[in-house]
Amino acid sequence: MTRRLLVLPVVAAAALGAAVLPATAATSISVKDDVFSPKTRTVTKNTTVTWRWTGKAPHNVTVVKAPVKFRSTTKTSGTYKKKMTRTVTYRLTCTIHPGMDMTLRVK
Ligand SMILES: [Cu+2]
Repeated sequence: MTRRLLVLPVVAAAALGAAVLPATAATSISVKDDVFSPKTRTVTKNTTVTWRWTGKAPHNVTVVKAPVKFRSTTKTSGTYKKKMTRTVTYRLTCTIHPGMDMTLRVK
């Protein structure tokens, strides 16, 4: 009984690991004062995008035009992560700073 309990999770983890591999793509975008860097980024579907706050002023990441809308909280540090599960082009902005925009293409 003990042996079975030990073996099954190992087999499950191995199978899961192989299936999950293509979904581990990740990319990072800086949230500066007052610009996203880079301003344009193209990623493949299922990439996890991390916005990383590096400035001193408060900012947020808000979708302004796309079939799927999401937004981060307004903050001065930390990160916001979102897995891109749809093939779509997002126009993003910081609602506090007009002109602080970026385009994220998911293909
Ligand atoms: Cu801002």
